[in-house]
Amino acid sequence: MKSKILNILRSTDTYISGEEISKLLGISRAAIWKHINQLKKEGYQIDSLTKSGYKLISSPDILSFDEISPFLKTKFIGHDILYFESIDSTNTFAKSISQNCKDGLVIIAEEQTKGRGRLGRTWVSPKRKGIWMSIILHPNLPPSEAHKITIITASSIYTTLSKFNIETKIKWPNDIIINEKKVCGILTEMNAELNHINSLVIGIGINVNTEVEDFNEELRQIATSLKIETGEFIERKKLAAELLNNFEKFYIDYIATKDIKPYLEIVRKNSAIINKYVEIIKPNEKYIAKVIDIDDDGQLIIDKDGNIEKLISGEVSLHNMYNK
Ligand code: BTX
Repeated sequence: MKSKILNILRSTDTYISGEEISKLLGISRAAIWKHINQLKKEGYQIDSLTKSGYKLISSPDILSFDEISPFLKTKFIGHDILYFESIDSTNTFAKSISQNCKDGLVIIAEEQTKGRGRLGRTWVSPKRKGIWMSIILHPNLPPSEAHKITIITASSIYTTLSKFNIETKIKWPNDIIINEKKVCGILTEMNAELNHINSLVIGIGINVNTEVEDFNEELRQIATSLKIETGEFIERKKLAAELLNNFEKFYIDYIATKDIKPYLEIVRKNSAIINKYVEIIKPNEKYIAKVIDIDDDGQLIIDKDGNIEKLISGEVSLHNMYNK
């Protein structure tokens, strides 16, 4: 009902009386007043005049379905959004429901108290500063293809940020960086049988309006945000919607054609690491290698002292990176 009232308020530039809303929705004026108060609590600025009624003055920068959906052009992704003011981790929650939910369900939170990176690392997710979301998918793919969805995700994030005039680089396999600092991370997790993915959770964390002070000393060295880099506040709802639009386009196309090349091309062209020396971090060893390319399967081709190796996933550190 709250959403319906919001839509009515959005449909006009002038005041609309409680009586008119009440007729349109078939509920009492007292009920409308209650919902209007709830909207005000959520940050909507609504002017009320005794004789004229209600007028929407401004909407808050929140990532609820009501705020994102006007910008969505997707066929199924984000048609349902579970929105949390605060959550431990959108990926943890998404994983817990991923088997029994609709394809394309999106979980979004304003804040994560236990945001997760890869390998049990922490992802700092301060309130209303970023986009912390998880997309749940049920692709008809073998588990061996899951890493390609990370490639699609990275290229859709790159494409989306370009549309906002923000130039980024893609650090295979799951980071988006600006000026060698991480602005976005992707955490792909799956539930799978031997030959079949049951569900895939694509976690995306983008530092949008995060300030330097939101990062501790250590993170300041390696993390940045769109606001820090551009000096501008960015409306997260527009960015989130545009990202879902681009991601879905790429995803549907890939599932239909199984052709990853167009997305690999984006990752290659805008790679932060091709032709550079990086540190490869494996569970039991670390070494410096030169990144040669990303092959047509999405694997990283590296040259370790003249020996060519391929990595399907793994850690590539930029911080010991140097050009030769
Ligand atoms: P990662 O393991 O590549 O990166 C984690 C590392 O990045 C941390 O150890 C820390 O050094 C650094 N880091 C922590 N927070 C930030 C930040 N806000 N910005 C930049 N660097 C940071 C990358 O993992 C994958 C991150 C996915 C996050 C999303 S948010 C929505 C979803 N839910 C969830 O719990 N995780 C995903």
